[in-house]
Amino acid sequence: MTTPGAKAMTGVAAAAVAVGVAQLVGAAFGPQADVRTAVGSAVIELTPGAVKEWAIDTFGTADKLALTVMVLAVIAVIAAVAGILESRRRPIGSTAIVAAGGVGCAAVLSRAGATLVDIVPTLVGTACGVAVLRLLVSGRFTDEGEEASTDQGRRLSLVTLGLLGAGVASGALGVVITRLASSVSGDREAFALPKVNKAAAPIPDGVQPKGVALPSFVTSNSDFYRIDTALSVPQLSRQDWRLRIHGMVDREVTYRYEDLSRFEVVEKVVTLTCVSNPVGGELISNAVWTGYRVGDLLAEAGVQPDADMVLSMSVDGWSAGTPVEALTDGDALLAIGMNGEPLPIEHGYPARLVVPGLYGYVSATKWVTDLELTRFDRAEAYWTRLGWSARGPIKTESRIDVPRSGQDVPVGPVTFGGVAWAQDRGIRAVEVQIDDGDWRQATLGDAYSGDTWRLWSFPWDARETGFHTITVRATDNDGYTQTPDRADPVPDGATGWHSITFAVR
Ligand SMILES: Nc1nc2c(c(=O)[nH]1)N[C@H]1C(S)=C(S)[C@@H](COP(=O)(O)O)O[C@H]1N2
Ligand SMILES: [Mo]
Repeated sequence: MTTPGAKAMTGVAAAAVAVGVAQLVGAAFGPQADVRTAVGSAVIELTPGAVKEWAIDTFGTADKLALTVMVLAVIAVIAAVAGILESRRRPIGSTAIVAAGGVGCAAVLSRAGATLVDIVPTLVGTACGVAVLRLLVSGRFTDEGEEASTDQGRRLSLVTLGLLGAGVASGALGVVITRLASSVSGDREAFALPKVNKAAAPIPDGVQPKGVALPSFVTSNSDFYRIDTALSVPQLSRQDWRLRIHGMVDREVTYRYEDLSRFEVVEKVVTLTCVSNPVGGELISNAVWTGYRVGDLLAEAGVQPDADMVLSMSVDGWSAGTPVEALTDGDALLAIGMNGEPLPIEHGYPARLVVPGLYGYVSATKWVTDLELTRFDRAEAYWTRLGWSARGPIKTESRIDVPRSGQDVPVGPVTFGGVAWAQDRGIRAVEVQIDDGDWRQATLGDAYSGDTWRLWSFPWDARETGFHTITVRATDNDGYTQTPDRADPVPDGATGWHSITFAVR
């Protein structure tokens, strides 16, 4: 046990045992004791907003996987160094593991609803990690730890590898058990949506332009974009769900799931959009939502007149700040269903907010459990603390879906198309420009409502071979026409014309 490589391996083995045991023991304590998720969430929490944006941009929906890989890589490197530095006299490596365990405990305790009991798995894991490291450097396998024979050296590395494998295996087992034990997919499958009292207006066929492969007017649940900071999807059963309404109200109210049955069940078609959506981006989708009017729920609590913000909170501590009037105007939903099914777990099961006209970061709280009536000059929500605007009305925008950038278009007649949106004003017109030509009116699909996107198509005769550009701009029902001024998503949403280059061949 002399080479630095072998020493590094002892450190990695010790860390694997520490993390693996913490994960396995954690399975008995439930998801709130999961140190891996806690550290990952703390990293997300502490990462500067710009870096988060970059991560969402670079890794997209794989951003969480990328984070997990990064955290594990950092742990492995620290562990390797700790292994090299550990000696029988100077337990620097053990100290490092204890320090890492301390960081893990702090991360667990920083999570919403954590208690002291939740750090037990981390403490047990840390103790096991230290024990393994001390054991491996103690020389018990190497005859006083000095000149090891080849045979003893081999035995040691086998022990090291065995412990490493055991650590990884127990970690994996812990993750699987935690998932299975906490999953609410059974709870969701057992749930039948209540009968709708006030159905959404039927969706006319004409919303979908013909002869061009555009996104479906209603996005399927599996195609719906997903954005959130949750490293592991919160698992909240209907039984455990509560919605507390407090703060600047006449009387505090806490609803249980079954209490909702006394409210009218309404259905609305609403297009959600993410403020991080770049010009031409995919972070927009449209669904039929089933739920209760937030206004009805708030009315029972009695909103005080000087409250101007509702700070909504999710079970995992994320928050959004929404103007009170956006929630009381009758269009905002506490949604429990999406496209006729209970909300998918990753879209907020068992209940979330859906508010027409506002970007998701200031309104669309998933796994929502708490509404606090407060004021914009008193409270700040998650993304606002990170430098995003406190108010987030959706900007008028349009996107080209056909052709795709770089696509070859055969000579002859062709139909282009895309989507345009300006929730909750609605789209009045879409215009298209080919190369430097005149702006020409696109054909609009039927308007459904101001709260939904509008699909458009544009028939064109491709004659001249070579490269061309297509540019789109929309006009909303307030008469505002998109300008070419480019704005980044930060701090309150991207603007600018979407333009694409294609080739006619
Ligand atoms: N609990 C929770 N709710 C959240 C978020 C989050 O990070 N956590 N992200 C919000 C953002 S930024 C958007 S754009 C929408 C996206 O909703 P979706 O994932 O169902 O499309 O959820 C909102 N609700
Ligand atoms: Mo978002």
